Amino acid sequence: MSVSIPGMEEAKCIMLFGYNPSASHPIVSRRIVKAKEKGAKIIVCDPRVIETARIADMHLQINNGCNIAFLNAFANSIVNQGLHNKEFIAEHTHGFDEWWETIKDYTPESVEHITGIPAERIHEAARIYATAETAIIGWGMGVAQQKQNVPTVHTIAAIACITGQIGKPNAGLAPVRGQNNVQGSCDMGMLPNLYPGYQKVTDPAAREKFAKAWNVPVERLSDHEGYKLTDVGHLAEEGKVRAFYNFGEDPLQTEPDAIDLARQLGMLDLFICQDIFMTQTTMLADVIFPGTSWGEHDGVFSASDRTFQRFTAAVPPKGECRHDWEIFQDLSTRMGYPMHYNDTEEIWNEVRELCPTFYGATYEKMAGVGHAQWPIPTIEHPGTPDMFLGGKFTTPDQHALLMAHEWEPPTELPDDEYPLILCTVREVGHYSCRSMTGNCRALSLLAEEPGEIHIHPDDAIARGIGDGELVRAHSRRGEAMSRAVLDERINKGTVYMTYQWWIGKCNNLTLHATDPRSHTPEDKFSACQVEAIEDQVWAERRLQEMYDELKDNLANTAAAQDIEPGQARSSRQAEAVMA
Ligand SMILES: Nc1nc2c(c(=O)[nH]1)N[C@H]1C(S)=C(S)[C@@H](COP(=O)(O)OP(=O)(O)OC[C@H]3O[C@@H](n4cnc5c(=O)[nH]c(N)nc54)[C@H](O)[C@@H]3O)O[C@H]1N2
Ligand SMILES: Nc1nc2c(c(=O)[nH]1)N[C@H]1C(S)=C(S)[C@@H](COP(=O)(O)OP(=O)(O)OC[C@H]3O[C@@H](n4cnc5c(=O)[nH]c(N)nc54)[C@H](O)[C@@H]3O)O[C@H]1N2
Ligand SMILES: [Mo]
Repeated sequence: MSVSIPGMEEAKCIMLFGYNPSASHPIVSRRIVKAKEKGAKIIVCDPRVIETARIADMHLQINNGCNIAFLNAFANSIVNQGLHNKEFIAEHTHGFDEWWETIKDYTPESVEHITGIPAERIHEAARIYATAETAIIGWGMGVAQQKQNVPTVHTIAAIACITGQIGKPNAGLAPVRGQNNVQGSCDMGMLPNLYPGYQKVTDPAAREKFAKAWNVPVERLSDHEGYKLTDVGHLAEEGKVRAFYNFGEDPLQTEPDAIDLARQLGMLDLFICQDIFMTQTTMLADVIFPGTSWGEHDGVFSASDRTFQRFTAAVPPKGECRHDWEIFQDLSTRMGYPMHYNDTEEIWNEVRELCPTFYGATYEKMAGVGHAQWPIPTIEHPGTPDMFLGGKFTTPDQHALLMAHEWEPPTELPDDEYPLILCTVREVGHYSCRSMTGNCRALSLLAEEPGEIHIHPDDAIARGIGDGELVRAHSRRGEAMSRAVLDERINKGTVYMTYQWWIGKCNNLTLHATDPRSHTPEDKFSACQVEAIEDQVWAERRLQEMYDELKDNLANTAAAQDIEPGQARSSRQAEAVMA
């Protein structure tokens, strides 16, 4: 994010583009409500009537998969209405003429059939955004989980630049992160192309610096970018990846085309999982390392807006569970590279020494409810709520480069056989793979298996489906049972599932298509069909049986881990159990 989350309250206009904060980030949502109370204009661009749409000045209920067409039309309207900031463009950007070459053809009228939004509404939204004193565009998975995700981010950034809605306080870009520490994973270099602190593995100077700090010959640190998570399945199948160490991730629940992925992971020679709960993925593992949870360990989280926050253990670990960093340390030591950290502060100080942008974020500064927001290069530095102030960007000559892209349709369009669009999203009561919230009794009273499939009443009636009935959803890749909710707040022709449910697993249906740059899957768009189930009594019973069986399998696999050292155990047994 270029802005800070508290700063969102002060913005005069907030445009949400494919982001549903009231379900995903209720605290951010609260800030948006406060901004509204202080007079901010709210624009929501989402194919659903999300909660924020109800308080919005404008809700543009766009068609699924139209992002670049819509944004190009929005940009086109800004320029054709003369609302662009010519001074900012001249002083702080490059490439306007080339950018306009693409954008000039996207009049709102010409793409109305793609966006589903009357041109006049786009002109009005463009006026509100461009003329606001300060404006923020917030986006989430409605952008990231699309075929054209990286191009869409370029387009949004260009819109902020041509209007000068960046480079001043409380105006800019708010791409939100998922979990409490996704930003931290990136900050710490848990990406295949980066060391901690956004230093590239292909940069010889960075490689030299890390080799020296870690006291290894520089050749020991690879100068190649590694593989991405979404490539592991097919690489295992091709024999290019033989061992997979899976840390805090449940890909069999959360990656697309999960049935095929299970088959591919079965081809690994060695599969290690490190998690705090048993999951469908840990059931396949050769070795499971039980880690401690957030309530049992110390550390630092980075929030979406680059704010480091320290947290401390509340209760001691149970049983065999150990801290993640201790597991890594012992493993490294046994593999011949001894590590001797005594606590997380020692690790953190090493990070600070090696990452100039984080150097000022000391444990002392983050004591209690203290925090530190990077860039924070020195101990005296106050931290940086707003980046790029004065229009100074992190390019060699500090200018922003404007980039434009042509719209392309999603990969798998609906047809006669699979006439519905499947869009997969979140719900407020459950979390990602549901290993955590699914183990909480209070939350399971709020919502239970197999989860819900939201369907427009017209589409439900056409299929003889009643509200609350169990249905069969299927695609070219697989199927799942779910419970129909007739919902007028969604577009006709699209159904929505949340990816939390194990029996109602939408990732049995989703398409494994990824953007070539980020390798993020297109979770927001695949073709599917939904059918009524005639015998509802049978379906309810079958649902309960399948769920009980899965829970028993999880418990039994965990129990089977208690084996004598040296005793062989086949993970492929678990695979058989799962099938
Ligand atoms: N309660 C709860 N909170 C969570 C999570 C959870 O599982 N449960 N998960 C966390 C994680 S990992 C993340 S990444 C965040 C994500 O948080 P969000 O970004 O809010 O995630 P989604 O609900 O998947 O998608 C956002 C919106 O994109 C819209 N959308 C779908 N297709 C399109 C399209 O073509 N164009 C546009 N413009 N919009 C579209 C959907 O209707 C949806 O409202 O939430 C986090 N918070
Ligand atoms: N169809 C569809 N699929 C999606 C999405 C979608 O919108 N639609 N969203 C995608 C997104 S944005 C995301 S981020 C992913 C999330 O997918 P995952 O990362 O697979 O799911 P999480 O539930 O966030 O956490 C994964 C595991 O981490 C474990 N864990 C929690 N804390 C700790 C810890 O301290 N140590 C260790 N070792 N383990 C821990 C949890 O028990 C859990 O099993 O799902 C993706 N999948
Ligand atoms: Mo996420």
